[in-house]
Amino acid sequence: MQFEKTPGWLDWYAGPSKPQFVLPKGAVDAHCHVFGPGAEFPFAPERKYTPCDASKHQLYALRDHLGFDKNVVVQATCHGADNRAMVDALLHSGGKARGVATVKRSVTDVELQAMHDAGVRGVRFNFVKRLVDFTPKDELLEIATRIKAWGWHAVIYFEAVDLPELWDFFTALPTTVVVDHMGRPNVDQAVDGPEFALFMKFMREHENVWSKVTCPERLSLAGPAALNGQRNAYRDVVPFARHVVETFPDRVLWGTDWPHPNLKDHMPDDGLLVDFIAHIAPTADLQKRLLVDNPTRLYWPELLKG
Ligand code: 0GY
Repeated sequence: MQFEKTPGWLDWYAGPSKPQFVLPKGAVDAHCHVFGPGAEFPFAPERKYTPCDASKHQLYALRDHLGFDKNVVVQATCHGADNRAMVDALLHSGGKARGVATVKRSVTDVELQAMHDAGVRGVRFNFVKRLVDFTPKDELLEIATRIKAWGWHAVIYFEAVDLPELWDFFTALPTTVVVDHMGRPNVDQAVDGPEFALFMKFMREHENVWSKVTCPERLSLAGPAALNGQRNAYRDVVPFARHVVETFPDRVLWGTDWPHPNLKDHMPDDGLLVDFIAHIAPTADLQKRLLVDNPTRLYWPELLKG
């Protein structure tokens, strides 16, 4: 099937620069996606955007170029609850990718087991209104309770303004809960202002809550411009991400978000994004926890045994 990309949608950045920051051995890109290819894995009828193709081969070439060891492939909303493209990517990764799926209440135990065998370790609940239609919370809670039996976790994606309304639901989830992109703070507000303080309280009071300190390119108002000729893009996001990393060093993850869905103004150079890490995790110890220890504990715990 041929798909026409949503107008204004930028393609992912071809020929990313080589990062100056050298990733530690075993580093995991813990938030990235595959799109199709549409001809092989059609996009979902209920999608809110139609992306360009971004295949598993292209994702794994980027992994090697940037210096990552492994990936966590997160189901993108353009594929709805049809997880075939993501699962296919896991099955062709040689054990170097795990996944996060989107499922409906109707998913069977046989389907969950097959996804587990392929490397799926979580489900994603999306509350960003421009991306998905509403799903009743009792359905999501039922799914969370079922996937707990497989040792999976829930990944939640929401906008900062919606956290107060979603608080009771999030805190009722019975699994580890991983927040996408720090709950999308407004970085023109103060790090210690009420909005981000609520997010920090959410993490502080709930030890099952983790955060991806990802997507500076989505959150930044300053943008990618460098200062003093340095590779220091997205500087206005640094205080937020660094605060989370330094406060909760054992509950943070990092990922590229390649191929960067829904960007219309600029498409980030993934090499520059990797250089952002050194600003938010300034010591070798923090970098190892963020990039190696934490994602390994969540996605490859068997590597830590024995
Ligand atoms: C992200 C961010 C976005 C999109 C999706 O699944 C998706 O479509 O997650 C977004 O548009 O903010 O994490 O990739």
